[in-house]
Amino acid sequence: MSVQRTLVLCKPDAVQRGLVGRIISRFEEKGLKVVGMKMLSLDEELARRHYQEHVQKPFFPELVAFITSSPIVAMAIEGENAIEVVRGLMGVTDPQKAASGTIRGDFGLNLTKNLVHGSDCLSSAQHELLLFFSPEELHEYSLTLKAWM
Ligand code: IDP
Ligand code: MG
Repeated sequence: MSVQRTLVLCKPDAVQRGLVGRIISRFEEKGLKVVGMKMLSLDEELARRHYQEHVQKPFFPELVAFITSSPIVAMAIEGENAIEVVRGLMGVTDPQKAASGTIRGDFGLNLTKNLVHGSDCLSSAQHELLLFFSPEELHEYSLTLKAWM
């Protein structure tokens, strides 16, 4: 088991619907550590770089329009096996198919407006964290309750 860092985005729908606090709580309650957090508005260039792997997909223009439509909240999340654990807490891509108890399963219905992004592997996590955070925006600290989790 290794300690990993991953990028989570609370997408524009999460901010507009006032769900950011509840989404962050899911990660905190699990025992994961927020090591960086900020609100920002994506411009088209950052949206394209972040979703580079989907450039050729038919849904790409809609995805870029959506993610740039309103501010997002970006978080760097750290913990044991954090990449997979975060994806598990989020649920599968389509909120209609995501299990109850997951963020997408509990709060969403729409495939584009699926509330959250989480990096899908170690190399994406490293790349995506660099897109959204400078080194001094990421914090090294210990959780005093760690021994109990
Ligand atoms: P992921 O967010 O679960 O990793 P990806 O396949 O990487 O899913 O897709 C990136 C984002 O693009 C999704 O979170 C969703 O917002 C959007 N998306 C994916 N597939 C579709 C689609 O078929 N139609 C519309 N939007 C989609
Ligand atoms: Mg993805």
